[in-house]
Amino acid sequence: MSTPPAIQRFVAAAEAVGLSPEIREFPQGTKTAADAARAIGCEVGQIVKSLVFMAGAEPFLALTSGPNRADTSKLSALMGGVPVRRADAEEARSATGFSIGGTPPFGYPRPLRALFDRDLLAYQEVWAAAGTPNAVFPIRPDDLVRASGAQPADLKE
Ligand code: 5CA
Repeated sequence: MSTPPAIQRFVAAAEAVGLSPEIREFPQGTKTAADAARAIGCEVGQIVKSLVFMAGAEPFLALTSGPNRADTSKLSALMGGVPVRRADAEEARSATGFSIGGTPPFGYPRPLRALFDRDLLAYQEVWAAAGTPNAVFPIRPDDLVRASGAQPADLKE
């Protein structure tokens, strides 16, 4: 099977920042953090959810550890006090160029400001979506912070 265009786009973006991600595709699907952890055989905490929020009119990213929920009050404080809400599916797709369930943590048409759940720093290796709902890749958390330009923060509920 040939590589889906969304994965090719993500790989090109990763290579542009000096990474060569080892993409793993799982036919059983990695759409949610629980699905991904089950397929990979890792802890749910090692799964990076790439969640899109809106701070006023500005889309931004909360890279959140699998079992955690991003706290909108903490996100708002981190974004300078602007009201924060979850992006809807269309806003998320338009900001990132990828669909929900496959959104990678970086590699967008325009870079987004990103916050990084500190809980992810506890692991040697974490896994994030690679462009589609059945593709993931492993990365060291500090490499992910660098590639996404994210700010590590306490953002969980
Ligand atoms: N591939 C997996 C693991 S890396 C993944 O992408 N997980 S995720 O958490 O980053 O993406 C799914 C998330 O999208 C869910 O947590 C869910 O909260 C969110 N989501 C699902 N449907 C919608 C929707 N209609 N609008 C906004 N967000 C949604």
